[in-house]
Amino acid sequence: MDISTSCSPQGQPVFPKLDPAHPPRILLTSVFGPYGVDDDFGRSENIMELFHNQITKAQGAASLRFHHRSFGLYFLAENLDADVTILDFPSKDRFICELRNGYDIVGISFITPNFLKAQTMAKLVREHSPKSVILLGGHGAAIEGVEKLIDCDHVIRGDGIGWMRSYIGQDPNAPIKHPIMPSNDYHMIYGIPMPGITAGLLVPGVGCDNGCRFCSTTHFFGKAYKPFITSGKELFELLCRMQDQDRYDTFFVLDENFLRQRERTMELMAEMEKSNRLFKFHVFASADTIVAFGVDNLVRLGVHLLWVGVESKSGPIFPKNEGIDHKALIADLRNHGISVLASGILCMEHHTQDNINGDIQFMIDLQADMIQFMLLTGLPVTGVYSDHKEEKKLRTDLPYEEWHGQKELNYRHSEFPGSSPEEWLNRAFREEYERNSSSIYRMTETAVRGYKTLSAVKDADAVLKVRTRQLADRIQEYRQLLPTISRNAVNPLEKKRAGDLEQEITSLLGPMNFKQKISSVAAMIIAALWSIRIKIFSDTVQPKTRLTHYRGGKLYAE
Ligand code: B12
Ligand code: SF4
Repeated sequence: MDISTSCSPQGQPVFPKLDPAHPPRILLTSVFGPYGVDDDFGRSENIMELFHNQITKAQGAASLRFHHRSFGLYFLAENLDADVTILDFPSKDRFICELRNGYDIVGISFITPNFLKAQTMAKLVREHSPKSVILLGGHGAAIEGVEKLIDCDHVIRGDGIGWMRSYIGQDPNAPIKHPIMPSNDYHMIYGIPMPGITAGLLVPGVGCDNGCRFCSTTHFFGKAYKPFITSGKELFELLCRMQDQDRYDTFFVLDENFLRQRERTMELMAEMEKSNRLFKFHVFASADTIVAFGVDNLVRLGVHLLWVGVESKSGPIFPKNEGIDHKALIADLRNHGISVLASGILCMEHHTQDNINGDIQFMIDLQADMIQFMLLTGLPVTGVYSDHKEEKKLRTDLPYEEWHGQKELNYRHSEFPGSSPEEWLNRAFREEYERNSSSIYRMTETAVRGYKTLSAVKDADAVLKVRTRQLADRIQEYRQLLPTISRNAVNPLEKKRAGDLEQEITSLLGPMNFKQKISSVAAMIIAALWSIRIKIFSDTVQPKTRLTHYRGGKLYAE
């Protein structure tokens, strides 16, 4: 169990006696909005979205738009034998209002760039609910000396489930219950809901034992992997329960390196094949584990989207990338119908004004479906943070609100003064979009490439046939957007690509049926309205405030 707290002199947790006759009333909250706007607490570059924040942000109306709940809070609530209320994405006023309900414990989950919001919320707790115990958790808890900077009672670093169970007198090592919930509540492109059913959330574990020096999650969980679910059989049973309850057939796997637990994944695959319940997955995995697992296995497993950290070509090679030909690997994956999100880090220590463009071009040339560009930002507890601190390069003048990696460097780098990091970043995103076209175009192309490969396999077994059919279904969903992609194309190249792809699909699967044609026209109209909306107003979409109640670890009301 990863635990620490501010409140004991030896750094050991102190668990006050709670009255067992009265299970505590707990409020768990994320930080308040609005998010991604320039105000006293945050910045417009720090959007509460994954793709639109750091991946497809330059793609205008074609940017993929998702809202993800603060999953850690739901894991905590599901595993506590107490009355727990989750307040996700509150406004400041809504938070104050909730505090008036008088909670014994208020747990605030936050990350480093939201430090100021967490600090303000702790003050509000003291003011409006002075008897409440304040707990701080999530990655922001790694900030050095946070216990002195924020008025609180306990700081929990690493996994919070075991800590909170101990705190309220439960067995910290009891099996972990996984909540059944969607991976996102809002998924949209061109103002239109993304085709297909929302994916369910699957968190098989937290942390990673690879220890890459820039990575928050590996360091936050003590450079170790903490599985929530240990066997493939258990994973399979959980997925079946999720499908039976909420019809999910695809899962967003929030595990930093899912394929690294090879035995578990192979067992999951065997169970799926045995029962003919062939789920689909979006996963994160490092290049070495992808190669070891093999593309054919990935196809059989049903991986539709793979996020791989390429990081940098020119600097010191991370062990996970040693000997890997990323371009060939990505082409192979896409040829098998697996969309790839590749991430690269800009303004690393070895980068100069002369060599950084080489890395950017390398990333663009990978021709992945999507590229994340992020500035090297040593967040507290990482190796990069310690190195920059030791070398006295850390920018203590830069408020935590700016430590989000999409504008300024949080360390002094003589090659990249002033606004130069942001300029490189914006140039990289723009060029990637112009040369490779929108990500939705590329994802459609990947499905077509995969369908061609799989349908050409002569002795395909039942599993491969299902995977081929799933790709055909994906093509039929995505092709309805091709006229919209063409109309909103970034340049004539994308327009031509979209037209050619529709022709290719027609020759493979026939023309669109009447229903597809109608929805294709509707999509174009909605996209035109959405484009006007984002041009005249803004493209910010705030996540909705959510209140969820749990009683004794069971979902009670939302
Ligand atoms: C989903 C996610 C998001 C969602 C946010 C959803 C939300 N509602 O907040 C989106 C996509 C919008 C997002 C955006 C950003 N994110 Co983010 N995100 C994640 C991600 C991928 C998963 C988090 C998760 O749910 N994990 C699963 C749960 C079970 O684990 P957990 O949250 O860590 O919770 C456990 C413990 O931390 C602890 N715990 C958590 N909260 C609490 C509260 C209490 C009271 C207690 C006791 C314990 C506790 O117990 C939990 C169970 O073990 C993580 C990476 C990762 N794999 O963890 C990054 C991560 C959290 N994000 C990070 C960052 C920096 C950002 C961005 C700034 C973009 C960026 N530069 O990467 C923006 C900021 C947006 C904003 N305005 O705030 C960093 C945080 C680093 C740090 N040191 O602060 C991470 C670690 C990724 C990284 N870059 O390394 N993110
Ligand atoms: S492999 Fe990925 S998750 Fe693991 S330490 Fe490296 S960057 Fe972090």
